[in-house]
Amino acid sequence: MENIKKFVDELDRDLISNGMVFIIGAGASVASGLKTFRGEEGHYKDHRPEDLASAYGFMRDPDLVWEWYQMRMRKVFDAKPNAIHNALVDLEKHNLLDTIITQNVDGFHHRAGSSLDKIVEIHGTITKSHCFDNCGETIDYVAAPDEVPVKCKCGGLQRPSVVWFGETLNSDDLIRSQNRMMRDRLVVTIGTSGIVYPVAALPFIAKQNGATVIDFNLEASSISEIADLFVEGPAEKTFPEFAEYVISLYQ
Ligand code: BJW
Ligand code: ZN
Repeated sequence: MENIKKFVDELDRDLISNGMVFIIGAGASVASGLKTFRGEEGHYKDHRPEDLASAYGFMRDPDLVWEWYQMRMRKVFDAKPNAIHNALVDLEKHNLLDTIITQNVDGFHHRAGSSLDKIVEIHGTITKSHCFDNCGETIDYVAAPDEVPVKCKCGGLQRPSVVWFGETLNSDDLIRSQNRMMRDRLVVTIGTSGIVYPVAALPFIAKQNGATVIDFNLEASSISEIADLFVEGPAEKTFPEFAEYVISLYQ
């Protein structure tokens, strides 16, 4: 904690009062009981990512893909946001947060109390599905569907409203995110491996544009290599301490 305090003490005050920008990954939801994608216990341990998370994989085996999402939806609806989500809510309350760019599809930021206009769900959400054949039919979930694959009214299939490999991200979301990677910003990454593009490029764009980057992660990654500060360890412990200290200085 001492190195974090020293780093924050030496920061240009505008960087924090302008509102920090957060880039969130699966590691931020581990303390809620959700799995990451990569790593020994990750979702992609038993299946190739493109078999579970691509339109091609869905067409080949919609049962497999929907069973994976059904299992994850059950976990998400049973679980709760954790100390990281709550600390982000506190930062917003103190006007110290500009945007949360989350790759997570669990909806925890909103459930914790972050304002919708602060959250960019850049890989979509697991709490909605839409027609795979684009008939326009959508479904909102408050619990996991009992039967999968979920059928669409048009006779086709619904698909989870997430961004799969090979699919483009919402361009407004991406432009908004890229526009935040500027020299007047403190960009904070939490629990992301920095492997999946285009989000993985954001910290590098930030650095190129002169922003300051802090990375919170259990282990080193390509992001920690370029970060101005790397906070190694469980972010559910380190990040709330950081947030509390920043709030104590800037309230
Ligand atoms: C903790 C912790 C604790 C644990 N505390 N930390 C070659 C080069 C460059 C790009 C490409 C390429 N080939 C293909 C591409 C493009 C592709 C891509 O990036 N592939 C790479 C894998 C190489 N990207 C795409 O296809 C994207 N679309 C796109 O680029 O469109 C343009 C295009 C179109 C057509 C052709 C080509 C380009 C779309 C990407 C969509 C990603 N979708 C997924 C799944 C769907 C959502 C869902 O079901 O949830 O999104 S993949 C999966 O990875 C998921 C995540 O959001 C995403 C990022 O993962 P994340 O969050 O970083 O998790 P992990 O598991 O990787 O890491 C967890 C981290 O937490 C670790 O570092 C741990 O140490 C840490 N941790 N516990 C702190 N307690
Ligand atoms: Zn349909």
